[in-house]
Amino acid sequence: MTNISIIIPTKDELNVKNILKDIEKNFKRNEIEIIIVDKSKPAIKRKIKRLGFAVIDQSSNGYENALVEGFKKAKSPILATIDADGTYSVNDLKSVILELKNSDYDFVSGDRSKGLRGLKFYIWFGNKFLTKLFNLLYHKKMHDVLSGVFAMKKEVFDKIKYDDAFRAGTLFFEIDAVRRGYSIKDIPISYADRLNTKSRITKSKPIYGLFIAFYSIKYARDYKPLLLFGILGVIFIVAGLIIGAFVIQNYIATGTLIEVGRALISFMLIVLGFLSIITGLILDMLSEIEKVMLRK
Ligand SMILES: Nc1nc2c(ncn2[C@@H]2O[C@H](COP(=O)(O)OP(=O)(O)OP(=O)(O)O)[C@@H](O)[C@H]2O)c(=O)[nH]1
Ligand SMILES: [Mg+2]
Repeated sequence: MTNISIIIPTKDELNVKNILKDIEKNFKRNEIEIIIVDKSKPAIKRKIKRLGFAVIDQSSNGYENALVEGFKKAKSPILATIDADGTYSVNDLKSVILELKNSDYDFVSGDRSKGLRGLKFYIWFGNKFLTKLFNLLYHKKMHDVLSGVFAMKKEVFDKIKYDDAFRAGTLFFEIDAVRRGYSIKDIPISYADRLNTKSRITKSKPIYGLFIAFYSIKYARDYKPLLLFGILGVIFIVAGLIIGAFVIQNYIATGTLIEVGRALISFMLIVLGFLSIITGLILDMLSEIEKVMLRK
């Protein structure tokens, strides 16, 4: 059996030839399984099929679902991927796989921070924003959550639900891994801009980014309820205390409690705040139990 399955998604991407050559230079033939998942136009598809590697005709849509189709067919204990457009180096893919093998982590991806700095501002900013959002919501310390180079133990993928991948980017795999309590990290890799060809993944990166942000938040609601309900609780309590402070100030100044309505609102807000925090604590406990169940 091979040790590593490398999945390469292609959509009208003849540059895959160069990636395949580099893979053959960097890995021993008997240690890897290569699977191309293709969604190209017929003429390009024919050329890709003639390269002599396993090709799956993608039946679903999108980059993420292409990977899901490939990973499902893969047989090795380590699953990895690299884009076919030449923006990532196979040497970095190898480093990511080695890190997975030699560390205790279950999921390792490439951190393109340095290379992204040289790209268009909105691409750099979008990546940073989505990574910070992920770190905040899932309590991680990643540097780049949207890399096209990553590797994970097969065990992690086998636990992933497959129905919600479309337009979630690499986050689809990362969030599912984290929700199941698997460990995740990234290591620095190089990254170059696409040369003379158009993006295949989407027509609009900002809209794609919005989909990804939405996906992050949607799953955080189940994953970290204490964060969401805790923030709401603190807002209610602070609002209640501010209103209450005015009531007390007037009481001290006049000697009578004239603002009964305000006093009641203040009291209700403080109670609501505590209830919200308690709800968060209960849901948090349930989600911890769910996490343990999901891993089983
Ligand atoms: N099978 C399949 N492959 C896809 C699909 N969309 C993109 N790809 C491939 O997935 C990889 C990533 O797509 P890119 O268009 O490079 O995405 P990106 O890196 O975010 O965008 P650029 O910065 O423009 O390169 C490439 O190898 C594409 O050929 C798809 O729907 N199906
Ligand atoms: Mg690309």
